[in-house]
Amino acid sequence: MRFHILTLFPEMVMNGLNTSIIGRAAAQGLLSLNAVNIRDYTLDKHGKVDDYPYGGGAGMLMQAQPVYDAYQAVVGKEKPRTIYVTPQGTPFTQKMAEEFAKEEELVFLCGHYEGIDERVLEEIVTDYVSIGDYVLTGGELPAMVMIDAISRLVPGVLNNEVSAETESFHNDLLEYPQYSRPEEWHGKKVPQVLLSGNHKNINQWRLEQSEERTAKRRPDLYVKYQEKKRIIKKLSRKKRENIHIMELLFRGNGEVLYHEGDNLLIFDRKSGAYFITAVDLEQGEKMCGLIPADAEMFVTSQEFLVELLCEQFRVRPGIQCVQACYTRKETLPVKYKDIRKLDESFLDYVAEHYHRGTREYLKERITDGAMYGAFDGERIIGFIGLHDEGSMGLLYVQEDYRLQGVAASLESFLINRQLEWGWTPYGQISVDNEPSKKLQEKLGLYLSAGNIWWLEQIRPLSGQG
Ligand code: 9D3
Repeated sequence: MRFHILTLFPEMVMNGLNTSIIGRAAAQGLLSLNAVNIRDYTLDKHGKVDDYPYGGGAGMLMQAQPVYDAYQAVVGKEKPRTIYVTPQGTPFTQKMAEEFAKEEELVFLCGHYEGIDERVLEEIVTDYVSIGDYVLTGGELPAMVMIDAISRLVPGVLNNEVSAETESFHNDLLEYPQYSRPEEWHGKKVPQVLLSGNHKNINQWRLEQSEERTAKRRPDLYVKYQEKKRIIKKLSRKKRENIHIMELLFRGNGEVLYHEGDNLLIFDRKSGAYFITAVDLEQGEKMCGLIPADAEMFVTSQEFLVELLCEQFRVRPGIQCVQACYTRKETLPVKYKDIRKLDESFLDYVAEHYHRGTREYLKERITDGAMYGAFDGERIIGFIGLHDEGSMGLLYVQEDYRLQGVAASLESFLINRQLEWGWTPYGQISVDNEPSKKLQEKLGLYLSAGNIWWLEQIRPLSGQG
């Protein structure tokens, strides 16, 4: 990730960021930080960069020319996203940090004085972002805050495990209180349950503490949490049919766009898919009105919605599946032992043998830490993974290693890992894939009676995937 920061105080930004974790990442070449002094680009012979606002008013404005020339000096032909940090911006969130982290290059523009001439903003700024409703003296600290939040999402900057592993439905909750040695300090004892060694009780206590704390300190988050909890509970009456939506919410990934009785519309940012359930056609149509016209993917378990969605959006039915979910708590035996997480050096192998996804998608699954391979010595012989919306899939075993239980071992391994994370493993199997259905039942997964449909974007040219 390359950051350019346009500012009147470049040393403030560099001093703040060149230490600690971000500084180390920059030294390692994972990030580059380029703070540019806007004053270096003024054409005024006295180095002036500000002037009075037309129409009057307090204070001075930064002029268009030096800002524009500083910007032109850092950008090439490709125009990077350019973020103006301003009290008049959209409040910065973790979601925005995740969005920005996907870019290769970002420009931050830090204002001073009362602001910047609107005309240059119109020409260069793509995003207006604030860090909250309080007044600071300039945009440097906000830019540093955002760069810090974005940088830690760049692979390698932290010692990241799978992002999915840390995310869960409990992410809508604040963290529980923690204690370290000594057992007693200032007459305060560590809560007894934490010393008990009973992990079920410990988890229960921590959850209660998180809920209490969130209700008190963040009522806004608590309302969301309770709504998701209610939805999951209701869906659990038909678990085999609804497991994909239940797990989406449980793992902290779905955003509830609409929920009214049994009508439910959820958007999953990661896969870009809309999950839609409606009691009748009329309610379905109503929910379609809440979905942007350029939506590219839908999932539904109601056949009558398939037709409706195809009419209203540029999508066509992709595959029709049954769901298989593993509702037991016991881990499965893994016969074929040499299974490891894959890194990017295996992308060629995976892309060569899995044809139902683009290379780009497969690369994303690997960098997400969601792909595992079976090995014979140093040679990879098959793989499995989690799709971006959370289902198991991406399964392949090399021909010369088939019928030896490798696929069963890969799936069992992946099931066991998910059980560790507190998830309910599930998969979606094409209705006509009898061998896979057999495997699921052999491993103890339950198949849904009903089907689900994936609707995919109609592409002008059908490329791979
Ligand atoms: C009199 C109008 N003021 C707006 C409230 C002018 C003004 C005050 C402070 C203009 C700029 C600033 C400096 N702040 C930032 O540049 C800034 C900021 C902030 O003050 N709070 C939260 N987020 C941000 S992002 C940039």
